[in-house]
Amino acid sequence: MGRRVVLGLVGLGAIGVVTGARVQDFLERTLGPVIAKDGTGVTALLPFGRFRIYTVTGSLPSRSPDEWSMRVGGLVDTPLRLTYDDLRAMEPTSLTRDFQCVTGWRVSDVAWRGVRLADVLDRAGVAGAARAVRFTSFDGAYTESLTLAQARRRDVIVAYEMEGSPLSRAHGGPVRLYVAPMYGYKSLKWLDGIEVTDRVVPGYWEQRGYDIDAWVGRSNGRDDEAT
Ligand SMILES: Nc1nc2c(c(=O)[nH]1)N[C@H]1C(S)=C(S)[C@@H](COP(=O)(O)O)O[C@H]1N2
Ligand SMILES: [Mo]
Repeated sequence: MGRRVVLGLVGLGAIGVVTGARVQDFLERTLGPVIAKDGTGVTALLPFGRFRIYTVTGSLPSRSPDEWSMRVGGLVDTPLRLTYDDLRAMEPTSLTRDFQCVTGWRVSDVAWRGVRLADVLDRAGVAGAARAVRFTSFDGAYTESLTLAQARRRDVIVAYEMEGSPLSRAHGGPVRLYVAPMYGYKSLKWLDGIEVTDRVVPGYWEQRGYDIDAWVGRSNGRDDEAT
């Protein structure tokens, strides 16, 4: 990490103590220029409350709820474009679960709210040949996938709230995927596309060696670990 970046992080930490509740807004306005890249140059991460903030592009894309919409297409009966209001008008669902990154950090008891991915799929109508779902991000780089059976689980949601507030830009707002039973990399941030496919298309990190089925405690060489 370069010296300027380290100083930037220390500075942000100090401001966080001073401004309390405003720190989230502040961080999100200033995060872009101080983001730290790791040795590979692809992952950027910052400590952020109990979380780390990850973005493979080195920046935090920004889209307001008014600007945001999501395409639901591929092997569906009716391709859709859902707005933020469309999503908010659907039946909400809440769940509180631990959030765990495959690299080892875990945040316990995170409260999420959104709509079930299954409900979004049902709204478009999944065609007979469908076997999987592919997700895209408006960061222009990150992708993810689930089998259709995984996508239909009740603990897989299209999330717009975290910890009782609208999902922040840093955490992938206005809308991200949250796949509760799997490691964090399945939970694609800055969601803008859902494509129903006839097979699983490996996502960003899966193309780089991580397991496609990313069950917490039972994948990525962690099968013997207690969770
Ligand atoms: N678009 C996008 N989504 C992403 C990532 C990313 O880099 N870009 N990182 C993933 C990884 S590895 C983790 S652990 C979580 C981290 O979520 P957070 O940044 O909200 O803490 O987001 C996942 N979703
Ligand atoms: Mo992760």
